[in-house]
Amino acid sequence: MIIYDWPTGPYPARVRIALAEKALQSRVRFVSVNLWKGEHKTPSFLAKNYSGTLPVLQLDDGTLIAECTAITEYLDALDGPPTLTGLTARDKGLIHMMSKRAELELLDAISVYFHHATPGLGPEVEIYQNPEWGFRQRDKALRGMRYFDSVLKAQPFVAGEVFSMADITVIGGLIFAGLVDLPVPADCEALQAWYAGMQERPSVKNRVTMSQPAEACV
Ligand SMILES: N[C@@H](CCC(=O)N[C@@H](CS)C(=O)NCC(=O)O)C(=O)O
Repeated sequence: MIIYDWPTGPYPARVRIALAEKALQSRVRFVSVNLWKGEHKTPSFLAKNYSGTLPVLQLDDGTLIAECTAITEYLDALDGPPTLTGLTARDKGLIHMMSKRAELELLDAISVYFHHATPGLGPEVEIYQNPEWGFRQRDKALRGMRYFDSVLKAQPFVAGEVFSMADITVIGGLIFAGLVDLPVPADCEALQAWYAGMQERPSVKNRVTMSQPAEACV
């Protein structure tokens, strides 16, 4: 399998963490697509992923799977019982709900802030920016942090009692928050304590260095 990604990207981080949690790193080859050079907007990459975003998983038969949630679900179904996306119907529902909330309320909101209200990936890539929309999404992300703080006051993990894809999505959000200098508010103590614990997980700690030397995307 091939994973097209960018090693320090917050969305690619989600798949890298999932791969490590599943111990599947040796089954993939990483191909770097340089976001700062806009390689993800070239016709050859758009042919792989219409959305022009990373990561993308390419199976050995050529099948292309984009979207972190979909890639994580695929990886989780590969070997043995799922460990990240839920075993029972109830757990699957809760994990998907919380992961989607983490995208809507945190990660995607920070992404919009980055692309619209900061220089983002630079003028060559950011051909349309709407700063007002970006700042609204930054405020939404801060509300999202408060929401996840309230969740984590009541339970050890984002979707309940065990680590799951929903935790990985919130981790992606907080990685992005760090990159854009949007700290978790000081009074969100439960979220801060949870994140400190998550950063000790080997899958999170070693996510950037797990890939072999980068290859150019063709
Ligand atoms: N919904 C997508 C979002 C992926 C995404 O936004 N990836 C970032 C990488 S960190 C990206 O490609 N950004 C470039 C851009 O939007 O121009 C997913 O979950 O995979």
